[in-house]
Amino acid sequence: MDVKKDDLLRLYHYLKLTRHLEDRVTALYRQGRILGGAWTSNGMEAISVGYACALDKDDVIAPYFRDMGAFLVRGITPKMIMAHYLGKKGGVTGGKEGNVHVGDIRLGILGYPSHLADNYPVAVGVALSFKIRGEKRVVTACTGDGGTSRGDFHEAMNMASVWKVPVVFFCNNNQYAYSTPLRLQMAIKNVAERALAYGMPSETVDGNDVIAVYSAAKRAYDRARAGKGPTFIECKTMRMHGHSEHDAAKYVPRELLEEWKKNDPLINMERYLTSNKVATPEEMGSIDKRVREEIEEAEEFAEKSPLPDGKEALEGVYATPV
Ligand SMILES: Cc1ncc(C[n+]2csc(CCOP(=O)(O)OP(=O)(O)O)c2C)c(N)n1
Ligand SMILES: [Mg+2]
Repeated sequence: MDVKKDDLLRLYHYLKLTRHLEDRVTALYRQGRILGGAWTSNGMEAISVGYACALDKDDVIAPYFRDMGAFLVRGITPKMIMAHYLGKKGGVTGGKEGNVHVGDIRLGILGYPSHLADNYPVAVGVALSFKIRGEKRVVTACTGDGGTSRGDFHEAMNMASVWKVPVVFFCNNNQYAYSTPLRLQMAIKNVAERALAYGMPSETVDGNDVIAVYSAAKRAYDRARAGKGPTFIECKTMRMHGHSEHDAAKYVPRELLEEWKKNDPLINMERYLTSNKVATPEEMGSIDKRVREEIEEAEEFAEKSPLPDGKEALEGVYATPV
């Protein structure tokens, strides 16, 4: 697929922003500054950046907790993310939640329910509503390889295919579900084979190639908007950090990580931009500078943001009926 320069630079910008923001979160976690947990997408950023950048503004996403790139692309700011991790009032949930199980319906982000793959059936419901209303909008849902072993995943895949609703399912196949390697939880080689059982088209792409993810997403969104139903996209990648920053992941062979390091999504993109003469070193340098400034400002904002009042714990928990 021919991707325009502006779109390539946008992909690069969000890859960098996601990587550097989460790296800063990791550092703060190690200093004991983060109130909840810190689940990063290190090494997997191309997936959520790619699928989110390929969407239109009116589309809706049902992400999972490793989709920081998608949160940022859809408009949750680094300031809000940083304040969230520090448990501050200026954070995404005003300091109520500490696991990035967040959403914002105004930005088309459905809140993540924590139970693995439970976002899949919710996405199907939203897609069904778009179909009934005749709207040309698309919904995405993303889960990990482990999430695809849950019942909700299969029920959602089946109904989406039967109803031919405009949903596109993504799977971050990062080889591990916490400490369980893929071979101990499924007897197939590619997670995408699961889609066959539901008569759903699928693709397996290099999840560390942001252009490949973006292009596959675009193709699937076009199909969905044309009324041709759902697609399942498996993005092969590797979880380069532990399950969470508290986990040293000693159960992952070091050689495997060394191998995947050579396929880093950010370096892959820098190589592409340079070798195809898409961006000059100055252009790339100015993106880097902008990202670093944005993260510094975010941290400053989060530090200054107050802690919430205790009474706020009960506010905004349920929607107020109109
Ligand atoms: C139904 C359910 N079981 C267990 C958990 C606890 N849990 C959270 S993340 C996780 C591992 C998820 O692995 P995977 O789906 O491969 O995603 P990854 O963390 O690798 O991105 C587990 C077991 C949960 N949130 N929901
Ligand atoms: Mg996994």
